[in-house]
Amino acid sequence: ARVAALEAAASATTLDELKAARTTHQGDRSALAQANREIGALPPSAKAAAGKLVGGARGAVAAAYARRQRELEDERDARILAEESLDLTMPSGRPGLGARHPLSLVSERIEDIFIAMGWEIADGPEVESEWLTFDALNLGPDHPARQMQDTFFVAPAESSGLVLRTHTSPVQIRSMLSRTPPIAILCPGKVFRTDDLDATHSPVFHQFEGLVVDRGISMAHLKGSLDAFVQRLFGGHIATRLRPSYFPFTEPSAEIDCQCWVCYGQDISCRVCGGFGWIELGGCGMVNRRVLTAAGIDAEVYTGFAFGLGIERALMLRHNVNDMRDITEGDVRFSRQFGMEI
Ligand code: FA5
Repeated sequence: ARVAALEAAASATTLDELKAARTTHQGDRSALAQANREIGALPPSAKAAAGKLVGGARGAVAAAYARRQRELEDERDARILAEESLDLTMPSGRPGLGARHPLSLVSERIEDIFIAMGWEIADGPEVESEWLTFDALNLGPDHPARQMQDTFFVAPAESSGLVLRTHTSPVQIRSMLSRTPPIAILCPGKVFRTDDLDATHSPVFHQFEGLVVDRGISMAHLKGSLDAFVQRLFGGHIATRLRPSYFPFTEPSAEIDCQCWVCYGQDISCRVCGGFGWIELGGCGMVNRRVLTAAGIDAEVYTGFAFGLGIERALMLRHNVNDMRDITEGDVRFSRQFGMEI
């Protein structure tokens, strides 16, 4: 039994095998345990010799199993160390870099241009009072032009007095109410209209609003500011052109066109203007005196001009983007193309 137990210990190659062998050869039902129990039944003269023999065998077997246990545990530890080792000097994959959205880049560029001219940046909330969005801008409840901008009303519709602003023009009123002339502010921001998303429209888009109020401000100041702006944004000798138009909050009002910076109207196949030579940027005009009055400015003393331009369309024209959905979807591969070149 001693020899069989020692052989089983030596031939166990895993800890599980050793455990099984130990149960067989050292457990309560093993031959050695059995022999140990039988010593008590032997005649006294034989007891001492039998005890020595069995005890010696059990001691040797226990020592052999303990030794083999240590050997197998050492082997297992060495194997785990080898298998689970980490090479900390191995080069790792770099995390993918993001990219700034071209709308953020172009907005900052536009802000910088006006800040350099001494204007201040102003802002207002996207959920805006109906009064500031329409009434104070000379768009009374029954004014037909109120339908010009399709509005998201905040529930309960038409009685909450709140809308998602349809343009950045309410910031004109906020600025006049909170400042005293001379005022020169630029407000970039998000606006909302119930337009369906398609290649040239989005229900959420961006505008920037400009407002200047002081003594003696005229259309010439408006034209000069717009020229300075487009020349800094598009470069060179690009001019603007004002076409008569209508907005309830300005009088007179105009659409702003900017000269094509690619072909100056010389190329019928021009990808930006199609040879037309002018690109529409937004609306502008002299602040209606009713608007000045609603905002607490003395219209006998002060005059002002304002403009509101759409950023997405300017960006599309500037960078040959054919579909506005590319701008709104937020795919980083789209943003990455712009880099610092805006
Ligand atoms: C206005 O929103 C006036 N508040 C602008 C203004 C300000 C006039 C101050 C006078 C004085 P309009 O609705 O035309 O005007 O919009 C201005 C620009 O926003 C448009 O020229 C166009 O570039 C852009 N725009 C309008 N609707 C959308 C749309 N659904 N998606 C993307 N851009 C749009």
